Amino acid sequence: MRTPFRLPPAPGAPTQRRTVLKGALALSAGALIGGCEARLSNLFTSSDTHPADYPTVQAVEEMGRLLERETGGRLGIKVFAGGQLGSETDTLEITSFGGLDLNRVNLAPLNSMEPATIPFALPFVFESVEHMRRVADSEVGDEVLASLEPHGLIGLCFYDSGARHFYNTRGPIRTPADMAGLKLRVPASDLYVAMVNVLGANAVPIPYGEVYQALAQGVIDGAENNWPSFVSARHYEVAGFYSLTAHLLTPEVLVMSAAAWNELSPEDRTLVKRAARASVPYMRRLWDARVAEARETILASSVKVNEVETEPFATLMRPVWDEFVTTPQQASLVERILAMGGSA
Ligand code: GTR
Repeated sequence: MRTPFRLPPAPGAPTQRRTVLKGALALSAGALIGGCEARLSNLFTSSDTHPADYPTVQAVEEMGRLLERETGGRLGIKVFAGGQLGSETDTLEITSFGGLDLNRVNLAPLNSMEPATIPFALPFVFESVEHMRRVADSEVGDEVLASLEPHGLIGLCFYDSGARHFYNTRGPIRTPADMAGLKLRVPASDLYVAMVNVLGANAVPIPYGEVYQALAQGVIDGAENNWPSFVSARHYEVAGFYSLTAHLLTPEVLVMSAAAWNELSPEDRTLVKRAARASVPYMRRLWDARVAEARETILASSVKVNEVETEPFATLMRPVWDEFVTTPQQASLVERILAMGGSA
């Protein structure tokens, strides 16, 4: 039984705005939140695989504060951090059928669902963080966000994810030859599998939350991720070599379930969209500080960090573009991304 909503709905809003944590999630989340259910009824639920202090979680919290302020507490967000509601693939599915309101994920689990997300996830497609931000903030970013709607997801905004680099337990990766035969974890995405296999390694798709154990037990030799994740997930404690390949600069994405969105009044939709967009510059400030901090942590640790000449990696990975860019929309997105590079 749901406790009635704490505050009356806004003028024009549906009387029963929404039911939180439906179906499969209701049980576990109910247990987690205990007596706070009445309050949660006013809050959008949101999932994140990262711990509570991570910039993506903090950004969604900021969005929640903005919403609360704008609506006098009528709308807000409760973030379930640390992957407590499940892997990104599983929680995305739950979000798309309306069991969760918001989800902050990597683009990887959306790659197999929506072809328009592929261009942002191609190796070496962005030249720099600035290039990625310029594209994410443009009509190209808007087009990719809009492409999620047929999948029951409303794309709200992109967040930073920095550059992904390879790390492993065996030795430094200086050239693609150093990757031969390494078992490397990748997120659940055919594109990632292809990218790693084309370099001569063996891609092993496993959920993020299982990587630490897999590394510690020697089930895999390594993985790839940005500085902040390498530190916060403690993978650097078990993988002693971090090689700066910067093969991906893909942004993260925040999505809302279309079911929750459809229950909002037009005014509330505008508020939600605006609060999400307003959390982006906040996130970028936190992100830049977090990258610097994580980098210092690694450099002060026993991990051996090495620079990499990226050209041979980019050349070997290039055929993956042709394999995964197959529709006119994807080709047009790639073209526009590239046109926004350099000093454009
Ligand atoms: C992180 C990203 C997460 C998750 C993770 C992974 O950089 O922020 O959303 O996708 O990588 O490798 O699974």
